[in-house]
Amino acid sequence: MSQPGDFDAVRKDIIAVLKQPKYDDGSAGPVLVRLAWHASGTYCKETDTGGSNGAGMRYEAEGGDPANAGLQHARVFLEPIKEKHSWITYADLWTLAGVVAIQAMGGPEIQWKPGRTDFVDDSLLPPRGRLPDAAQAADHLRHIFYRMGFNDQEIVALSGAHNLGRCHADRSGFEGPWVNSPTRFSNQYYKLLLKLQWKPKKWDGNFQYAAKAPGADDDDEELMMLPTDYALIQDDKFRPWVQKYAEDRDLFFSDFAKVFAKLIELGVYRDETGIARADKMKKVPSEY
Ligand code: DDH
Repeated sequence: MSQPGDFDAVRKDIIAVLKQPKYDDGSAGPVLVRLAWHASGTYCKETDTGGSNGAGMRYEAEGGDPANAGLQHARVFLEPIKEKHSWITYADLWTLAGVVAIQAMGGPEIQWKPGRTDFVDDSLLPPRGRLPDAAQAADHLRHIFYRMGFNDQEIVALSGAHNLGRCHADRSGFEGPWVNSPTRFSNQYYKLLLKLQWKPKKWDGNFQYAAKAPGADDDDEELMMLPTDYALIQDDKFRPWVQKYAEDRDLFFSDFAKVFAKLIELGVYRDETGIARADKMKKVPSEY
């Protein structure tokens, strides 16, 4: 137990759970980042609903969305921390874990503010289908991310999170990592998007792109790109940003820090005490 509000103690404990020798590439970091993103990425600007406030993924309606398959691993990693620091809300813990993991994996420091609440009733849960579908292309990316209030540059910057982690056939139907060092935050994703010869993967699974990393041996794992990743170099407005971020790591780090901070604030409005009150949350209109 720590003093309520001692977020440094929580940060330390998040860092301590990152190392997971038997899990994936040895780190819980990537899946924690994905948890923070999926908790936030349900936001809809027009109806002002969704977002990380409320921690709706604890409930089947949101947690059971096929888009969220596998994120129970992230929540299980964080459960002992919630038990130890019971004063922190899940909504704060999930978003904080994402920013702590990114920095611990060599990424930028990202501004994070507390105050999210856990209260949700059914009418506040976002409907399923608000998260992106990896099988689609640029128009879908715009449809989904414009709804959250992001622009083309921000879409490309956010997508750089795919420097981290991997796809799991039993979670999403896609398979493999985007880069060689999936637990080290970098701009490698953009470099590889531009540099490698991406070809449709020969397998029975979902359509995805595959390529051998430069200098890889035959038994080395292939790298992958989702159709939505590949769309970033096919689209005239996205591609220049891929090029900029491939060339300029510092620009990517600084733009990523800004856009991730914006992501985890979507739909979080605090009152004068700093608490994001559930009664400020809007009900999801029935036609949505
Ligand atoms: Fe992603 N992502 N993501 N992603 N994502 C997957 C894994 C990870 C899409 C689809 C997938 C973002 C954007 C998109 C991370 C972070 C972020 C997987 C594989 C799919 C599929 C899941 C699995 O099989 O376990 C699509 C589509 C988009 C898009 O349309 C742009 C964004 C914006 C972020 C972010 O964090 C800002 C991370 C990290 C992972 C690796 C998870 C893991 O377990 O490892």
